[in-house]
Amino acid sequence: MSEELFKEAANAVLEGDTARAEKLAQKSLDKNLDPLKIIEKGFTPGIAEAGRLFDRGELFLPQLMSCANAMKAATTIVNEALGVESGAKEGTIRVVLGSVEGDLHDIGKGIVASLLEANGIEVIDLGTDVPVEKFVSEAEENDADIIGTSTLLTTTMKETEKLENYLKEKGLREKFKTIVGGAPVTERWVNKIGADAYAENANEAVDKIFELAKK
Ligand code: B1M
Repeated sequence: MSEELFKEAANAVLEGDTARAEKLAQKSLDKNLDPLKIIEKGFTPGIAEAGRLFDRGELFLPQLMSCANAMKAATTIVNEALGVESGAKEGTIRVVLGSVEGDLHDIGKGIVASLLEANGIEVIDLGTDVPVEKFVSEAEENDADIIGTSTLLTTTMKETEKLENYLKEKGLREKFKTIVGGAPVTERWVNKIGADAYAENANEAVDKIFELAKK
């Protein structure tokens, strides 16, 4: 039954049908399905397929944007459900999070933010297209423990390396832990630039952040 719902959710995103995607998001929540599973098994395969078709020139940018809008609308509903039990308490881990400069992708980052909050981690979400200087000034102003960067483009990945260098230059490398994620990022890249952690998905981001906070 839920498999059918996941398939319908993927199709709604692939067809860029926002109203249907929203309805299916609500329907799956009403059925008490795990909110993260709805995203991972339902909507994400739909947007991934849209990305593949776009890559092959079988889908054009306006259509990809419709798919993204449907995905965003559906994940907004599910993210709210994820965050229901949140409520970061005084003394909890504080993370400054954003998509790096030049990168406007924010769906995955939004999921990461919601899941962190659902786990009692305080998130200061700086949005998209965030310069390294802003990541650092916000981390300092908010007395954050961790800086989390999301990057979806191979061309913007280098911003994560720029952040490491900027932190060293300012003598702040030991003050903040760093975590990097996003589709083109790998463990190897993260080791190469000297960041503290890599997370492949939102669940892993939660685990890695708890580990980093212990160090
Ligand atoms: Co764009 N885009 N896009 N796009 N887009 C990709 C990334 C691309 C792979 C598509 C393709 O060609 N196959 C390609 C990049 C190629 C490359 O660099 N190698 C691409 C391109 C080329 C572009 C444009 C340049 C297109 C153009 O204008 N010609 C342009 C760039 C705009 C910019 O950023 N400057 C562009 C624009 C767009 C839209 C606006 C249409 C839309 C974004 C809407 C939005 O985000 N508000 C869009 C979309 C939707 C995609 C794809 C199809 C899907 C991205 C997504 O939302 N995935 C994407 C193809 C793909 O990834 N398969 C593609 C679902 C989401 C749940 O997954 O974001 O990976 P993801 O997040 C995951 C993990 O990565 C991880 O956890 C999340 C949840 O599990 N994670 C973290 C993410 N951040 C993390 C941070 C962490 C930890 C984990 O710690 C801090």
